[in-house]
Amino acid sequence: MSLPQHIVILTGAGVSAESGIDTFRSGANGGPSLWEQHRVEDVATPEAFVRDPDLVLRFYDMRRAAIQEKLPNAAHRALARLERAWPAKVPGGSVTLVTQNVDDLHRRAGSDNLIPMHGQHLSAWCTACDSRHAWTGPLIDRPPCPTCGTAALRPDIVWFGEVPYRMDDIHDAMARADLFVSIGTSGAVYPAAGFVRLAREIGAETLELNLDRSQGSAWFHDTRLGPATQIVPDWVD
Ligand code: BJW
Repeated sequence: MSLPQHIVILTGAGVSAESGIDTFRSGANGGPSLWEQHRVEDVATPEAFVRDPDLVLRFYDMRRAAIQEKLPNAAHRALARLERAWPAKVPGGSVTLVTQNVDDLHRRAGSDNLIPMHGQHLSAWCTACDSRHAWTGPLIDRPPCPTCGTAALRPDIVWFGEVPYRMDDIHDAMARADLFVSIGTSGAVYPAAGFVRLAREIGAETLELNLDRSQGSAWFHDTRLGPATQIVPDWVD
């Protein structure tokens, strides 16, 4: 079989689990998952932010601080390696990495063609002037927006009921893809959970790499099970 030219990879929390970051639904590293420790409706919706902004800001301040102590793992590094190597291996080839993760581990591992569709912990969004700012510290003290001075910064994270970022770029990449690979995601959250069906519709090959079968497993041509730090480098190299 000839090599695929355009590869689109979707990653989820499972790719960062072995870096010590909690997954949302299935407990990683023997501990409880994030949604077992916090009710989604209390912390990850726009309504929750209106109802109890302190609770929401504290939740994200804690996670923003925590991810800065984590390191990219072998799976993140393998995907960055693939992106660099692919155009040399397949002339005109490309690797687009769409991530649902809000940590910055893909970026720190060296992935450049990266679409963080659910936002980023290390960014703050001003709801008053619509500016975005690299942000590493807390938001609980309501710091002024560096652009307009209003105390209207919120986590730059896509909550339930909000539209994920860069959907046009994702659809453009999907339309060209001849291989779609899903890594470490439960397939429980849309629209990302629907990408495999989109890939099938346009005739791309589809591969799932995961610890366990996901909700959408039946849609994939092939599924390989195991921890991301093993199965991702095995697939890439
Ligand atoms: C390992 C591993 C190891 C573990 N190695 N693997 C009914 C039908 C359809 C849709 C809806 C519906 N009702 C509501 C909706 C919409 C809603 C939705 O999907 N809800 C579902 C619950 C049904 N979606 C939305 O609201 C989205 N917006 C939207 O739809 O807008 C409309 C629109 C879209 C497009 C165009 C126009 C309009 C927004 C969704 C935002 C999701 N936000 C979150 C929270 C971010 C904030 C935060 O971080 O606090 O994003 S939810 C959470 O889930 C987070 C994740 O990115 C996302 C996906 O989770 P993920 O990554 O899959 O993690 P887990 O924990 O679920 O799975 C981990 C996996 O890893 C497992 O499979 C393990 O096996 C595996 N694993 N260790 C390899 N070592």
